[in-house]
Amino acid sequence: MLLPSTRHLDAGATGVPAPATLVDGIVGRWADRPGAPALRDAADVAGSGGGSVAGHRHATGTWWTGGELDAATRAAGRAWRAAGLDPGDRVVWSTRSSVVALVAHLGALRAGLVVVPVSTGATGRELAHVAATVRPAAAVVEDPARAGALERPGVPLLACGPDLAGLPRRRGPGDGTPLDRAAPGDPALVLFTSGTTGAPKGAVLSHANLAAGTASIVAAWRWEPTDRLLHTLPVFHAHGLAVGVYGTLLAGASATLHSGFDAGSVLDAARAGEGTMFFGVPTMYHRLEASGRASDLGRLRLCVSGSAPLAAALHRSLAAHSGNPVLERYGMSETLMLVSNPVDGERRAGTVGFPLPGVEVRLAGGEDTGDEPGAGPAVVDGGEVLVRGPNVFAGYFERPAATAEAFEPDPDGGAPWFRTGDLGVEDGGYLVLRGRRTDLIISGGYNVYPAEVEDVLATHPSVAEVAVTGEPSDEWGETVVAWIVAADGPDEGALAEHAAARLAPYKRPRRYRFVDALPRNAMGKVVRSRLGG
Ligand code: MLC
Repeated sequence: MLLPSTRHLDAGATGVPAPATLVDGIVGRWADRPGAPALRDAADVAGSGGGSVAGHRHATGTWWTGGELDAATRAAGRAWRAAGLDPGDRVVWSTRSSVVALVAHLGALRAGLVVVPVSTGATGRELAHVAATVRPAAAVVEDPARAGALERPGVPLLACGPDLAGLPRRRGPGDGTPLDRAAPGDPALVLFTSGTTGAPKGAVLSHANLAAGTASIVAAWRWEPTDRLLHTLPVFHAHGLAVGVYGTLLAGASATLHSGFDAGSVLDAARAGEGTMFFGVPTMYHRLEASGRASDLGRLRLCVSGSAPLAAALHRSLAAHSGNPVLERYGMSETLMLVSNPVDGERRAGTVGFPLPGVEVRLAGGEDTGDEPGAGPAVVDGGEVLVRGPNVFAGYFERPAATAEAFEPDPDGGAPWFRTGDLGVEDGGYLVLRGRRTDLIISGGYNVYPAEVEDVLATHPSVAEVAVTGEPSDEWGETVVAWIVAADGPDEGALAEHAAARLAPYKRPRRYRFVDALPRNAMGKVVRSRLGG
C-alpha cells in the first residue's frame, strides 16, 4: 500500500525544488540576505569563548548574520584545506551546541570533508569503534583527552577544538581543491546508528540527501525567514543537526542555540516572544507539560516532536493547555525526515501524519513480521514501513552486507526500498506506527539497541547470561533494564561501574534484575518479550 505524498503542499503543487547540495542552498540564502540574523548562542552556552573561529569572532548572545556565517565558514573551509585535508577525508565532530562548532562543521562540508558527528557522551570504547570504522583524518573535540580514544596505532590524527585553533598550516591558502565543489552524490555526513548486531554502523548521507531531507520540511512546515527556533537539542544527532540547524539555515531563518534543554528556559523564551518554533523529543514535552506552564507554548507558531513516539494522552493535554497541538513527525538517521503531520489541517494524536514531499512510503504486506512467530507485534492490516526518495541514504559505511539487508527490491523493478524496521498501519492517509520488527529501545529520544548493551555486560565475569529490554516510562518513553543470570552472586554496583566505563549514559541500564534463567524458545534463543513484570 502506497501512502499519498503531496498533502503537505498547496493545491496543484507536485514537489519541492531542493538545491543540488545543502551547502549550495544555504550559501544562496546567505547571499540573498547577508544582513539577516541567523544563529546565536544563548547566554547559557558556556565555554564558546565568546565565539571565535577561523579568525571570526562574536560576543555570546549576539547574532551572527548570514554574511558573517558565509565568511566564517569559508575561512573554516580554507583552514581545513590548509591543514592538508582533502575532499572525502573524514572529520569526527563531537561538540556541544555553539555557533563556533557549527562554523567548523559547515566549513568542513564546504571543503568536501565528510563530517562524522558523535555524541559528547560517547565513551572511549564507543569512540574507538567510530575511529576504527571511518578512519578519521581529524577530530573536533572540546576535551583534547577524548581525541586520544580516536587515535589509531601509528596513524596521525589532527585534533582541534571547535574554534579550529591548533590546526596546522601545511599548505598555502590557494592550494588544494576550491571550496563548494562537492557533487550531489558525494558523501557529506556519517551518522552512527546501532543495529541488531550490536555494533553501531555509519549511515552515509550524501550532500543531495541532506538537501532533499531538509528542503521537504522547510516546505511542509511553511518555514519562513521570520521564524526563530528555540534550539535545545544536541547537535550531534539528526534531530538537532539536520532538522534544527540545517532547516533553519536553508529556510533563511534564525535560531538561538541553548547548551541543553531546560523546560523553564524554553517557556521563559516562548513567553518573552524570543522564538516562533520549538523542536523536541517526547521527554522534553513531558517536562514542559509537568511544569504547569505549558500555556506559554501557545506563544509559538509551531512545536514539533520526533525521535520517539509522543503519547496520544500527552499530545492531547498539551493541546488543551497551550491551544497549540504539537506536530508529530517521523524520521531516522538513514533517511532524515519521512512523514509529518500537517501545519495546515488536523495534527492527529497518536499518528505521525503523511509522507513528506518527495518521500514515498509503502507498507509491506500484512504479515506478522515479528522475530518470533506469534510473539512479535501483530500487524493485521499494515506492515513494515518501507521508504524511498532523494533523502534516503545509499548505505552503511563499508558494510555492503548490512546495506543489502536494509533494502528491499521494488516489486515493479523500480528503485529499492529502505526497510525502516518500524511497523505501521494507515488510517485515513495518516501513518500510525505500531511497534518495531527489531528490539530497539528508545529512551528520551535516543536509540538503544539491546544487543550492544548485552555484549558489553556479557564481558563482565559475574555475568553468566544477560538480556536487555525496555521498560515503559512516562518521562523517558522507555528505560533500559538488564536481566542477569549471575555466574557467582549478583553484584549490581560492579555491573553499573562496568557499564559506565563502556556505554554512553543513555545506554546504561537504569535497573538490574537478577533471575535464575532467561526464557528461551525451542531454538535456544532468548525471548525478550517474555521478560517483564
Ligand atoms: C540523559 N540521561 C538519559 C537520557 N538523557 N538516560 C536515558 N535516556 C536519555 N535520553 C541520563 C543523564 O546522563 C543522567 O544520568 C540522568 O539521565 C538524568 O539526566 P537529566 O539531566 O534529567 O537529563 P537531561 O540532560 O535533561 O537529558 C534529557 C534530554 C536528553 C531529553 C534533554 O536525553 C536529550 O537531549 N534527548 C534528545 C535525544 C536526541 O536528540 N535524539 C535525536 C536522535 S535523531 P546520571 O547518571 O548523571 O543521573 C533521531 C532521528 C529523528 O532519532 O527522527 O529525530
